[in-house]
Amino acid sequence: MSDYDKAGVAQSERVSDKPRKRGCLGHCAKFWWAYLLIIIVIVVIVVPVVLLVAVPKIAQSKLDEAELILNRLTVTNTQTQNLTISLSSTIKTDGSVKANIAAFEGVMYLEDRQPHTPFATLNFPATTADAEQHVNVTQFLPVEDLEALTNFNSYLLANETLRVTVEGNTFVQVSGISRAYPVFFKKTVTMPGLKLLEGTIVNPTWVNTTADERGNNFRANTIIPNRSRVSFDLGNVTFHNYLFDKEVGTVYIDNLVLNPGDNHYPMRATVEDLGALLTALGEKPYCEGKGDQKGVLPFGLRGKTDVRNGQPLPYFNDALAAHNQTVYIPIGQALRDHLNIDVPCGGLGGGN
Ligand SMILES: *[C@@H]1O[C@H](CO)[C@@H](O)[C@H](O)[C@H]1NC(C)=O
Ligand SMILES: *[C@@H]1O[C@H](CO)[C@@H](O)[C@H](O)[C@H]1NC(C)=O
Ligand SMILES: *[C@@H]1O[C@H](CO)[C@@H](O)[C@H](O)[C@H]1NC(C)=O
Ligand SMILES: *[C@@H]1O[C@H](CO)[C@@H](O)[C@H](O)[C@H]1NC(C)=O
Ligand SMILES: *[C@@H]1O[C@H](CO)[C@@H](O)[C@H](O)[C@H]1NC(C)=O
Ligand SMILES: CC(=O)N[C@H]1CO[C@H](CO)[C@@H](O)[C@@H]1O
Ligand SMILES: CC(=O)N[C@H]1CO[C@H](CO)[C@@H](O)[C@@H]1O
Repeated sequence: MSDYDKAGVAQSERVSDKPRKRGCLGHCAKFWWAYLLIIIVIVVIVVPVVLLVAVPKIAQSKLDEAELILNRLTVTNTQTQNLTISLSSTIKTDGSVKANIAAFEGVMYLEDRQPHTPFATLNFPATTADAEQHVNVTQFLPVEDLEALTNFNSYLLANETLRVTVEGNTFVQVSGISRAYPVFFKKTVTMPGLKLLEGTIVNPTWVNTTADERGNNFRANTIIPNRSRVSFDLGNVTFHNYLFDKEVGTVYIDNLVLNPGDNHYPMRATVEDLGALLTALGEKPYCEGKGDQKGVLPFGLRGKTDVRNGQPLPYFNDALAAHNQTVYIPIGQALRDHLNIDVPCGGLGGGN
């Protein structure tokens, strides 16, 4: 019985096996070309489609989803025809794709100004697509397009925020696939601008009717706030000094390096038209108010010259010259403190 069973099982196994094997052999032998075709289709079409279309698409879309954060922009060694630029940035991705991004040449331009003329070309180093990548670039930058660089500085100086785009062609190499795929890196970042250095404080320290040996008759301590994440080495800067619509003198700030946060600098000025100041101080509302509220005049400042180590810096100067900035200076208090002059309403001639 057991023999029979064994035989039966063996038999049935053999019976059921034989036709299958024979069937496959026969089928495979007969339709080998169909299998070959399927393999060819997989090798020739599906794999390349995955490798040439799907992977690059994923790589590009992952790159597009990544976020670029500009932490710090530093401009040093400023000369007429060149400067050193340092960019500290962070690239954030979801980290789901392990990949390397090749080093590339990226251009930077103002997003909100047409045409999109680059003001800088930077060499970005190779990076991985880790969730958070710190990318620092420091390089020598010849001033290739003075107008574009000046426009960037103007936007940075005047606006509360500005949008800057970084773009360039590069390659992504996904881990496990030896091939590198071309991708287009393009990121627009919104960065805080200097907002015309709003909030600048000028505290007079000295004023006189006769000028000192440098021709100055006014000195002050200034606090220049920098709301932005930029550091600029401006060098020796001078400003046209307006009182209402009239130019009354020139303001000087030496060795100016603007950094994020409050910048403390001594200021000096040559006020050529002291008479205009005295007249204004005698007018309402400037002659009114109590204590240091009295005699605070709105002065306009506009860039006049910018020279560092003997080199004119037109890309800063023209940006500073494009705007008027208003600073309120307690000049009445300074005249009271240093010259014992107190201008009443109606002026010195009328009131006293
Ligand atoms: C940078 O520009 C200055 C003129 O502004 C020039 O004298 C100097 O040679 C330049 N430096 C380089 C490395 O090209
Ligand atoms: C990039 O620069 C910032 C400061 O500017 C520094 O804190 C950071 O460590 C630098 N990162 C790398 C990877 O060099
Ligand atoms: C700045 O203000 C002065 C005096 O009001 C004026 O003459 C000049 O045109 C203004 N410049 C700009 C660029 O606004
Ligand atoms: C600024 O001017 C002073 C002279 O007034 C000079 O000694 C100094 O070197 C200048 N600074 C720069 C950065 O050019
Ligand atoms: C103003 O200048 C005059 C003449 O040089 C001088 O005698 C006087 O002490 C100066 N006053 C102040 C406050 O510096
Ligand atoms: C939105 C905004 O204020 N844009 C200004 C930025 O600065 C430039 C240069 O001064 C102006 O032309 C824009 O209007
Ligand atoms: C007035 C102003 O906005 N000051 C800012 C200058 O920059 C520092 C650091 O970036 C900020 O903390 C200040 O608030």
